Amino acid sequence: MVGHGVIQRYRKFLPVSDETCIISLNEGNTPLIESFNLVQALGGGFRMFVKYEGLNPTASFKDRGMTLAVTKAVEKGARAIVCASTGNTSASAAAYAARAGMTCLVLIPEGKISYGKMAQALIHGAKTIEIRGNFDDALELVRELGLRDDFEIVNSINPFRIQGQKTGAFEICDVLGDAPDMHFLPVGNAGNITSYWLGYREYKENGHSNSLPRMMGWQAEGAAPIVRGEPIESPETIATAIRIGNPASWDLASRASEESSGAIDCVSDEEILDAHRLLARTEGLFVEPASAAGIAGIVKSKARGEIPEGSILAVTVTGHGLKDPGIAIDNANTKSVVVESDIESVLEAIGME
Ligand code: AN7
Repeated sequence: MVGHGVIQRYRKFLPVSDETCIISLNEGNTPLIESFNLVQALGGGFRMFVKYEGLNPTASFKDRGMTLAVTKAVEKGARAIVCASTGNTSASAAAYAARAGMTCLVLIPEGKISYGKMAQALIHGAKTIEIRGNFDDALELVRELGLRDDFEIVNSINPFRIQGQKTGAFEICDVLGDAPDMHFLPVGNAGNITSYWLGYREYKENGHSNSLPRMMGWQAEGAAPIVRGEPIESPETIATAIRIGNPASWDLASRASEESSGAIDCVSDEEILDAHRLLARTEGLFVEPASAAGIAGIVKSKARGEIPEGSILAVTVTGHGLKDPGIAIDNANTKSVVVESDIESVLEAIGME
């Protein structure tokens, strides 16, 4: 077996054949980490497992879907891929396109993607266009470009993206031996909640698990179209990755929440930042702000008494904290101190003699 990416590991669940040339960066197989400290900080009574997707090759969950989308684009003979992005999709598309020797075009909202994600698109050589508009405007343009023969769209409106991302659910079941009782995750364009629900159902239908989780999706308060029941024209949140006002997979996400007796709800930027710091401080896990929305959702659900005693929770933290170091420095609530280079000064600065 060459490589260890998600297509190799779960190929019987994915639309590939023996002839398919797989484009992979060995994505997937990310750690599932039990969070004892955070559970204790919240008063206990349940178990919680964090799926740390920041450890994928481009540091977000997008790689699971991108390996399949780019593999299928190559199989079809496409020479260029295109996507709209709040940053992580473009980072992933740029890397997999480089791996495949393809051209990549990314459309991002001007000034609204984090520094790390911009760095990734540029260093991998993607043609990077900032548009004077938001993600939703960019996705409209991409839909139009996709009508031409030159471009293969690799946003999650490409069904192969959803297919690849369902492997996150498989991995969780493989480690836990069954599905969790509840699965928490952030919701932006709503592809991932759709993917996980698909993955959990397929695994159960094939006898690899016995139960299904309640799907608990979390939007940011200022970008919560599904919660409000209508598109948001000018979505705003500090979690730029989920700054989306009209999710492409809206209906499928609603169905996932309804069919699983779950919910799609929202958390404020303040709750997101608190969760961002809490996870880093209690567990040593550094995620980007959007990823902390799912953690904030757990904090909120626990406070409302909505986590039944003894439940097993999984939460997908979708992207690495180093994508957005500026926010981490602002949100750390602590600063470094500059002192003279002698031992007395160092001890004095930390309040020791
Ligand atoms: C860290 O990169 O939409 O609900 O263009 O980057 O599947 O959209 C990113 C979304 C959560 C939301 N966490 O997932 C993009 C983009 C992080 C993200 C989401 C995104 P979906």
